[in-house]
Amino acid sequence: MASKYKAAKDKYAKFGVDTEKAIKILDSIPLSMHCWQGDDVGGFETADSTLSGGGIQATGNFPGKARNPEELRADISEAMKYIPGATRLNLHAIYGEFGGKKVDRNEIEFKHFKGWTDWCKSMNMGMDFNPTFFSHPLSADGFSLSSSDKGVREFWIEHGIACREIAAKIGKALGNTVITNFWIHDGMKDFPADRLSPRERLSDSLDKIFAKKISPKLNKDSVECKLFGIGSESYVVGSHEFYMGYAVKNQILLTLDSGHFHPTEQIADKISSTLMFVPELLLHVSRGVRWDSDHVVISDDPTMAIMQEIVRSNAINRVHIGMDFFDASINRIFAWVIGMRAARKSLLCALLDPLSLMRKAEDAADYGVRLALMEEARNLPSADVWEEYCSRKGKPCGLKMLSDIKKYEEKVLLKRK
Ligand code: RNT
Ligand code: ZN
Repeated sequence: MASKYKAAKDKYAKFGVDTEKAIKILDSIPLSMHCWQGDDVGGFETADSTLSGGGIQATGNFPGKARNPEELRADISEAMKYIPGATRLNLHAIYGEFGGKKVDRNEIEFKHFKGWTDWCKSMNMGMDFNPTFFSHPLSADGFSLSSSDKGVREFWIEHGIACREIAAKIGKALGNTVITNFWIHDGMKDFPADRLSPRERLSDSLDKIFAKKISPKLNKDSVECKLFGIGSESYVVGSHEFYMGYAVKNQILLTLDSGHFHPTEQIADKISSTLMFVPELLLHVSRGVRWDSDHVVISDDPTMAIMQEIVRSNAINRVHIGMDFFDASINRIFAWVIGMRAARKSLLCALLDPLSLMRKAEDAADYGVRLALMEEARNLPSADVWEEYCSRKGKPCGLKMLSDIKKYEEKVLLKRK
């Protein structure tokens, strides 16, 4: 045991915290890593996967993005060398392996995702899934499941149904529940004259998609709300109130994305309240800079607050933690590694908080002591516990990690033209 860790362990013990217990819990909590950081949300539907049709956008043009499933898997494997703890892979439907053929979204099948499933099995990774409603001519006008065109709605309903079936098969193949997340970009740039009808249509479309019961052992569905997006500044059909109501009514999961609320609003405080009314939550941990910019997650206060709330609400088993950021302006391996490690590091800090002392002070209405403990906690040696954890998992830290990832950049990423 490194002496630095031993000192940290002793120091935490004085605050009533068992670092070994924290490490054990930390290691068991899965974090879902999103595939789409690896290629700027392009997917592999066509040889030249470019975002057409709108609904989502990544900015930056750092060289070396993955151009096919093989490259994406190689990049994920590289990132995994530096990411400790249970990791799942979160796949979007546009990342299927279509063998150079045009397979439209309503035609996708499990066979297009078998390669990913086998690979995840070999990597000991669980999987999560997402229907892709954006970047497609049939939703380019800003409407998919809530479109006023019945044919368009039906197309997207078929896609949603196909995705749930694929997810269930993935869940079965892996023996591990898949969380399928539904996010649509439907909305309007300017003030609508009718906010109600698209919401009624969305509710009806979702009912049709979720009509078939699927064992929760195989798949669980989640719906993701949003306040506004590019091109949907004035109106988003799937708002927070809409999906909160829909998830409560149907007892499915609700997705809280840290970039999807008012820019000064944080999702941490929503965890304990929403969990009173929905069975489970899915989190999209992201970092919005002034808006839903999807910057790479770092261990900042909002991320720490999210993890604290999961721990403090005893909700580790009811909150699924996924990442959702896509920065195309930096080496994408760094993006994954920084974001995944920051999320887990924040989780560790939450597990290392001197919670019993804080709660004792709170129970005694001694709020000065409570605040002092929270401030003190910021300076406790969590970094030494983190390093110990990483070294036990065989994951390099610091300058070694930096130089190794730079080598991959030179040898692999920069060679992609
Ligand atoms: C977009 C949503 C959504 C997407 C992914 C790619 O604002 O956050 O979750 O980022 O589905
Ligand atoms: Zn999201």
